[in-house]
Amino acid sequence: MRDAPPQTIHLSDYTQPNWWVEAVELDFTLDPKATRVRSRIRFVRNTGLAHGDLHLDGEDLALLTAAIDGVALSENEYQRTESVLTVPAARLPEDAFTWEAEVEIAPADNTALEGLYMSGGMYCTQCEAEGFRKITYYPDRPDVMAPFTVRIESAMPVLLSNGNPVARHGPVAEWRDPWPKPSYLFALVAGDLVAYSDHFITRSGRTVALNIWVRRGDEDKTHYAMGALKRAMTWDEQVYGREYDLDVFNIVAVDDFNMGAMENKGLNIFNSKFVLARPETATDRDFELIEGIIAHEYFHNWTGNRITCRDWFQLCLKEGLTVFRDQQFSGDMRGHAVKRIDDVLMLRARQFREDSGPLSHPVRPESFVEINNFYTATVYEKGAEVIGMLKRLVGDAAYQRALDLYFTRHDGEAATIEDWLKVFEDATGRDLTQFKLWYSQAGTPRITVEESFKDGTYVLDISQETKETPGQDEKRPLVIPVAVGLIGPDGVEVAPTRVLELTEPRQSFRFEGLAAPPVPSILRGFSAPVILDHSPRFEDRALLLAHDTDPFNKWEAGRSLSRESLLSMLKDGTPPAAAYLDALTRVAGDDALDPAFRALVLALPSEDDIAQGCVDAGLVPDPTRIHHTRKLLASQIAEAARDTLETIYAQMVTKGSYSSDAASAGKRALRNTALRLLTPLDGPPRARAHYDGADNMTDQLAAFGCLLDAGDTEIAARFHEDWHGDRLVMDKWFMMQIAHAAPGEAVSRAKILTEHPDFDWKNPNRFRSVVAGLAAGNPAGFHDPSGAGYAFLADWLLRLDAVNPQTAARMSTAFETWRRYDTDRQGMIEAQLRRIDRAEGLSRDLGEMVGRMLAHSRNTH
Ligand code: B3K
Ligand code: ZN
Repeated sequence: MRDAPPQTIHLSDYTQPNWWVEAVELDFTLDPKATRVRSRIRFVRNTGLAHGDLHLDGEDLALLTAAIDGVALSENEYQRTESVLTVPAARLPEDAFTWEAEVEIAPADNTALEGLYMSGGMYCTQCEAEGFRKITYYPDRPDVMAPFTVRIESAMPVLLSNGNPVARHGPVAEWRDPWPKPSYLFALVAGDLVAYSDHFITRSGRTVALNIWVRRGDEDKTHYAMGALKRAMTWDEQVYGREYDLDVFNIVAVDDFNMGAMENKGLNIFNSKFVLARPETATDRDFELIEGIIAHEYFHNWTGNRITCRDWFQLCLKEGLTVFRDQQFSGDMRGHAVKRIDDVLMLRARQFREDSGPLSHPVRPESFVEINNFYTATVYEKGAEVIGMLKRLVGDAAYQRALDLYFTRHDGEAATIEDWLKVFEDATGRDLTQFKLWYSQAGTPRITVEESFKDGTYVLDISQETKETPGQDEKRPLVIPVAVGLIGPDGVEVAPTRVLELTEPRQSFRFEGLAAPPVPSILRGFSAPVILDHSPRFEDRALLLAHDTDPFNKWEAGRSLSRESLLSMLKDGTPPAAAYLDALTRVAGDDALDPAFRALVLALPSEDDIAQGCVDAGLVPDPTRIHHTRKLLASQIAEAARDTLETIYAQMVTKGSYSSDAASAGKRALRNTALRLLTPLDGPPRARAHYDGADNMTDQLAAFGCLLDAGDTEIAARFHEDWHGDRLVMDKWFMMQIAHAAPGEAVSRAKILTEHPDFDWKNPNRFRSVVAGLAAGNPAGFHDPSGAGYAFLADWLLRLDAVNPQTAARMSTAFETWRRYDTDRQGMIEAQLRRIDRAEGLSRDLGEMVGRMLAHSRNTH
């Protein structure tokens, strides 16, 4: 039973608070079971409103004392519910007052990992979105910004909070953050930690101390993260003109963390998986993610912290923009072509998937029950795409002018999407009324293209349509930038990229003076987050794969050929065309191309992508057949490209000179792709040698996967033997065994692993390894016709929900595509969702997710 009926919060209900905060002083005496928090908060009246009540958020707090202007409040002078304390206006001075309170909390009992909690013996915090209210009574809303002074008393040797260190006397440390900030950016860390330290000199010549704090023994895994931080600091100065604004920047790695990392002012807290790395333990993908996430959190210092969100509906204001910035940064560091393909792969895998099901919502949602459920691919990744489109429409120079205006106009403020778009309107004179629909209209638009050619004039007729999504039946036409170039029949580009602005349901665009009908390269660079419905002839796609000057569309041409081959195989067993296999082989063997790009061309769509492809083609996806068909196509590619793959395997050797840079990583990616394709043909000896000879985790893990696929029964024990002392590598061990189990054995493998002594299910990384290893890593196993995968997931979600609702709710999205499948599977999933929905004590988090997934289901009509 839920404690109180969950309330829906609406954007349209936003009102300013009656009281602003001028200054905050917090005083912590840390104790695992009984931490005391004393607060002293200076409130001033919001003069725009009538003199009103004071509302303070507070959850799970034992209130010991409360006073206003030094006079203790008796219990009948305020009202208290489970989540809010209200002091009536009549009890409050006219213009300003000081609130003082003392509360007691128990960080050791906080398994939800929100508020102040303990991880591996250290104290740490996670306050975004609404965790600060579990620390003390406060107006826990992002539009209330104030400078904080924090005093911490503890026997722990390292005591950290936001801002600059002010004093340290024995067990007491004091920190002061001069920059006004909302409570969600508050952080505190106390532990027996060691730092890897360095410094950065800003462009105006200030020296900033940099520290990465880790548990003893992890010091040797911090160097890469430090380099990434310094690169990010330099880049933000050079590209956005943004300089760091405190004397110290601290990063702390924590093992138990619900998400990737958190941008607390001056004290970023990270899931240790996105900090700790050395070549033997981290893959190239890990290095890339670490660099991107370190940069992302650092960039929040300006886009999120100095300028924050007025309310949580504006989340994309900071997240979409910061993702866009980290994507630009990673592209600059590692190459834009491959980065764009990776980003689009991720967008389609997560955001398009979300947008095509019951959890679809706009980039700026209009209501929520639990805000933590809206840290989604739509808010983050589609939010970043919307900014990319804006930049493309106004041009680079205007984008820069608009951003400069944004920083000067809104520094120190809590802003909205309206404020964001206004700076673009003011900087460019452009009316963005229609463009703004991207923020309010959910769903992935589909654009269809028709071509005609007459007397040297080529005409593209482009239409757009967005299907209805939950709660939004009517869709309006959007502003869609469609980047198009034209390739002549001989493979030479005859028209360079031009951005067509689609604003109507249907529009024609003309290209004059062409000698022959061209092959269009549409949506270059994936210029808009849309589905392009256009099936050019096979030869035209092969031509684009061979000759397109736009690397994204060159890759896309190959991908669409792969997708189509898979669909034909699934439909009626048509074998892949020899010309397709040839075209793929040619690109794979083209030494003029970046190895990372060649690896991406060889990679087949994931099983989940194929399932969505089936739905788009009007087929009901059968996960088991998809799994086997994909494997079959891989083996046919391997047969056809055998010589090329052998050459790649022999040539792309990076051993002996390990570097995590993009060029070396690209070579490893290509070589490991060759290994994956060749192993099923030749058996395990090559993979065994690869495993034995690996001097880095990228190669070792690639070989580990091949050997698991090949049914090697000893390799898992060997890997365990080598790595059981390393938490992050052990997460991979759990995940890989499930992802690479034969579909019929995946659920039993997952069950066996949940009984392993190293399965610490309360650790979100470990939990995710197993659950995502099955639901995302082994779709055919998860969708086992018996329904065992569904029952397994539901059992674990219910168990985790009781201790950590946030992670349970997030993992429940494994069910979001349930209406894609056959009626038997739908029935079994629906039964599991209903079982969860009925469960006693279900959290608001998981309750909302399950409710949304069940809404509009057949039985509720
Ligand atoms: N802002 C945090 C995410 C907080 C998630 C709260 N459930 C990390 C980030 O996006 O940078
Ligand atoms: Zn972020």
